[in-house]
Amino acid sequence: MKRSLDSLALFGGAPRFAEPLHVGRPNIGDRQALLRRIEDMLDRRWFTNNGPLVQELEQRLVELTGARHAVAMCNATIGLDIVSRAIGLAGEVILPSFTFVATPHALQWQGIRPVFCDVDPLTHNIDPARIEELITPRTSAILGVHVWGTPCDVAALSGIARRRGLHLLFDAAHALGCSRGGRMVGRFGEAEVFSFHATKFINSFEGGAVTTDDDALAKRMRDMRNFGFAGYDRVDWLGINGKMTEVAAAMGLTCLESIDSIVATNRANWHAYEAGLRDVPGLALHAYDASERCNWQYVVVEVDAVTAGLDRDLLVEVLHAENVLARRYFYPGCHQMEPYRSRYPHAGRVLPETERLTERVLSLPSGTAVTPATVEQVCELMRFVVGHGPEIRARSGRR
Ligand code: T4K
Repeated sequence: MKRSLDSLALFGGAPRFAEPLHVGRPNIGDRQALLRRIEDMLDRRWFTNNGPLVQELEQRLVELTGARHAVAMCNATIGLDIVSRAIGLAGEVILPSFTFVATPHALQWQGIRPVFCDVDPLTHNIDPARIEELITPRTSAILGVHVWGTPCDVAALSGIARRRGLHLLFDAAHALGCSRGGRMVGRFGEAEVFSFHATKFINSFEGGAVTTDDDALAKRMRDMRNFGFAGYDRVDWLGINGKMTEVAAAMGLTCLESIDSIVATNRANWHAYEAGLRDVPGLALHAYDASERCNWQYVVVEVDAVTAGLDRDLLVEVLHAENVLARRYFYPGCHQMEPYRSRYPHAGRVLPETERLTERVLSLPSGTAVTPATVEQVCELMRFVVGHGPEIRARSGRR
């Protein structure tokens, strides 16, 4: 179909997609299986407090990750909070700024200072070469984030942590079902924290889990997620309500049963994007290592404004007008958000790669709500937009 600039919704045309295409549309799995589990749960009248569905989900996570323990939580943010307290983190923790703001918030919430480290421009993960210069006598841990499900350089991080006597944990919110060196995420560092938020690859509406091989740590986290109760009337720790509900576990189990087909859909969508955007100047799709296990959940594009003829923000604006609701994850970087922006105004000085990335990346719709045919249409639209970048920039009044 021949298109003119006037066919773009930004300049008066009808949106290319009648319905909004969201990033993060939930995967559901077998609806009937979910409803059966909920019926059973209602019959049992056991809704929360370590119910049978939560225990079954924990067992499935142990099988999937290979970790000795999986402790289900109401969400990953509380999981990060609880594991940090259970390990006894204090002072400062080194982590990337290129992550969702939940990662530093879980630390700052308990008075631990997040010290932001720059990332590797290829993997988008914390750069081990930049960590040592940030270590001070107050540093208690390194918190890596497996961004987009690509595992961090765990060997390098483990080496630094061991040498410098630091704890090491991972925010694995994106990385369920992913491996590095053939080893599944879930057993790296002292503990790893998964998210099952609605937008995640496997969801439990809201939910999360912490995996660990450490028996004592697992026990402490189980108590802490239940107000610190270690028996009927005995409270051993400062605790909080971090429990996962049975209905959440029902959804988590149902999604997990469909894990292979969800991965297959994500992989097909990712390859459709790859084929559709391969030759588009200035757009580079973030790649995964196909020799590892991978959930292919995130479709992340880096925009080189000079080559593409328009920058990431204008591209996102055009896509939104067309009902493709691309997201600027992770813009503007946690160090540019409050309270970090005010507390640590100079943090950006040591984060050049982070600042570069936050201006260039966007996430595109994928998951089971999107088909490869739709992906092809999105790519066709992006090809058209990039092909007319300078004209679009001029018509939109951008310099
Ligand atoms: N660590 C990392 C690295 C993370 O990425 C996250 C969460 C966490 C820790 C914390 O995990 P949790 O405590 O949440 O378990 C979304 C998610 O809310 C957040 O969980 C996720 N990362 C982050 C990357 O994305 P927002 O603020 O962008 O969410 P929202 O409501 O704008 O939704 C995103 C998109 O999903 C929209 O385009 C609409 C679509 N959507 C959303 C929901 C909730 C649906 O289509 N259906 C839905 O039910 O943060």
